[in-house]
Amino acid sequence: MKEELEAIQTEVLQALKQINTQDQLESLRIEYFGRKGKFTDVMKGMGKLSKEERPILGKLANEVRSSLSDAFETAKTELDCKQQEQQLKAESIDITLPGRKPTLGKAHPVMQVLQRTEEIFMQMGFQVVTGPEVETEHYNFDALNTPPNHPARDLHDTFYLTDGHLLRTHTSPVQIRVMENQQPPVRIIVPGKAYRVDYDVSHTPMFHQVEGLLVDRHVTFSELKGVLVSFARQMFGAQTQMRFRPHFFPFTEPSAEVDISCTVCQGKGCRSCGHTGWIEILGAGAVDPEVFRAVNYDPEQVTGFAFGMGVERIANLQFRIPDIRTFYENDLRFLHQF
Ligand code: 2NL
Repeated sequence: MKEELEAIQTEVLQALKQINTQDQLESLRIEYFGRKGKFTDVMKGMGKLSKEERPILGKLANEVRSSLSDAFETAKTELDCKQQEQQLKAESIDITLPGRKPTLGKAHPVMQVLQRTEEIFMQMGFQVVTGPEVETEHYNFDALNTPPNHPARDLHDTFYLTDGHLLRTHTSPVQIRVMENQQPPVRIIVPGKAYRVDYDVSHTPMFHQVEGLLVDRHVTFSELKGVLVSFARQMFGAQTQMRFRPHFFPFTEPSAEVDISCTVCQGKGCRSCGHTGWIEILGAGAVDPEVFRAVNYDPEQVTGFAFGMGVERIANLQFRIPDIRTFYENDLRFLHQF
């Protein structure tokens, strides 16, 4: 019996070394210490021992049980540790991977130019005013001295809506509304959307305009020139040259188209400026007396100047984009470049 107990001790200690899972450990425990286990069997033979042998073997059996119980406990703890380690390894996150960068939104290139333009004119004392995009023929054409047969009124150029309404073809109607509601002096710029039936590399049916209007006593053409040169040098650089070419608009007299020295070649001549050294950026003029009469201003008392420019055109110059339609395709790969 002594040999049997010692054999069990060696066997179990040996077997414990091969154990890999809690289930195997429990099976081993049942194999030896379960109701029909090998250790339990040996203990059942205790009764047959002599009085002298019993305490000695009883003591040995207790020692074996206690030491094996400790061994089982140790094995269980080790398995627990191992299992936890494996779990941690499996669930671990690789924090060395670079994170996803949040992409920051920003103003659309057309809006960037519009905002910069507003800033420059506000600094010169102009107020920013906006108004409706759906207008009447009166505010869009009549009050601006545009005759009923003028080609701009043609169905092919203007988006007409129902009930005599239309989509404004320029932001000028806002200036008419301001003059109707306010006595001179007037010093405003009007940014906003305008609409024309037109679609090619340099035209989209919706586009942005900034118009300016200054009305007061004794306003002269030279002040128009001063304001526009100041704007151009802040917008395109201090070296920018400007020239006025005679032109015609129904709402100004005299009128001019205004060019700046080419921003690409500084006026030397290149492909961008068609080898002329000049690029047209806006139209301007002295407010026609007929426009003043339409808003009940006395043309004998006040004079003024006005100008208008296409924002996409300016953005084109600033960013050198060959086709302005790309501004409205909303391809983020394009828009993120500005
Ligand atoms: C252009 C030319 C221009 C105006 C707009 C204007 C407005 C009033 C009275 C007189 Cl209320 N004039 N606006 C004047 C001259 C030119 O725009 O080429 N724009 C893109």
